Amino acid sequence: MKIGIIGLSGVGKTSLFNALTKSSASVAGGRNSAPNIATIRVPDERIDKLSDVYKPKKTSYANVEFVDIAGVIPGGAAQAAGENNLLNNIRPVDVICHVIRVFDEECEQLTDAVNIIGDIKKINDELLLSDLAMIESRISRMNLKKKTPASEQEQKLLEKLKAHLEAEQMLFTLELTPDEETTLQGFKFLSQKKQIVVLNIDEKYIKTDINSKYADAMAYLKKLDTPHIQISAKIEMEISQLEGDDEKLFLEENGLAEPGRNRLIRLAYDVLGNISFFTAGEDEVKAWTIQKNDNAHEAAGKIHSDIQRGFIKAEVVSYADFLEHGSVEKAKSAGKYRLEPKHYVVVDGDIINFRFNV
Ligand SMILES: Nc1nc2c(ncn2[C@@H]2O[C@H](COP(=O)(O)OP(=O)(O)OP(=O)(O)O)[C@@H](O)[C@H]2O)c(=O)[nH]1
Ligand SMILES: [Mg+2]
Repeated sequence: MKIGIIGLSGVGKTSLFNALTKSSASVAGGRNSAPNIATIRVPDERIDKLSDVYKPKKTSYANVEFVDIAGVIPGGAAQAAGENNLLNNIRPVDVICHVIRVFDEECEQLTDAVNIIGDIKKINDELLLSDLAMIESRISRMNLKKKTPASEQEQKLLEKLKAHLEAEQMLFTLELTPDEETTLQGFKFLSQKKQIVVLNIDEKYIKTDINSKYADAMAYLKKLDTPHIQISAKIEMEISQLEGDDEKLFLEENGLAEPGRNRLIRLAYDVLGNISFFTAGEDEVKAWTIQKNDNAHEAAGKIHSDIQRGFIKAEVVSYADFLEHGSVEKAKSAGKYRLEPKHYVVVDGDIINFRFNV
């Protein structure tokens, strides 16, 4: 999974990036700096537990890559110049994490009052304009070429998207058929990506739910169907420097149940409809990421095309049964396993052994 961090200048994107990835990228900023990129493993106590029991040679967590780009400068003109390149850095991501400044401190470029709705609109406008520019250039190139039934169909679809964007609607709000989705896959439109809004709050609100303070903004986000979380990037940076008991103590002192990293990653999984299943053995304990509603056959394909092709049955033990009985073997002895066919819909946390024959 890839998460792109975007936002206006000086809102705390790099601070958040550092906190999430335990990195130490410069928070001095700089307009033309290359994006910060780092991969971390997805914290999952289920994998920890499985690993404790199996003591495998290798433990493989799911990974998430974070990409932090320089601040987006509002305005179509900047967009047409170098700014387009900036946004291209987040074209490959699965989900956009949009950081909003909700701390009052004056930053170098930001002296305005907190304006959650205004900031969201500014960034979304840039995403929208970038997509519009891409569509317009594609259509004008298509107009120079000989038409085919396929190209005509694509053009019709692009015109539909264009109208949507011109009505100032993000593409993620447009219902598409699976065929249309396939046609558009290569474009990687920015306004089509799912978003999470990170409210980068002032440290003093760390123990306060700010929803009622910013009720208008919350209503606006709800209308956009965009989930949000509140995080203090500054506090999270401090947390990320700590380990083990020190971390635990600091979290407790600040009334936090866990680092913001965990909450953000969980939300990203949720927004993307991602779930995990596990394979466990003496060689390796591993987390696999699939989509909610994927079946056992599709899950097998994640591991290897041979396992998918030669699929016989999926031996499934639920994570709860594994926990209750202390090991997969004991759960099996207690009859807590199922032999599931191809069309079985995998449940988050399933521990699966695929029986296959090639
Ligand atoms: N008080 C407070 N200050 C913060 C917080 N997050 C970031 N800052 C400060 O805001 C300034 C900018 O932080 P960065 O993390 O570099 O922001 P950015 O969004 O990456 O900035 P650009 O990359 O230049 O757009 C720094 O001086 C930070 O110390 C926060 O949660 N609370
Ligand atoms: Mg930065």
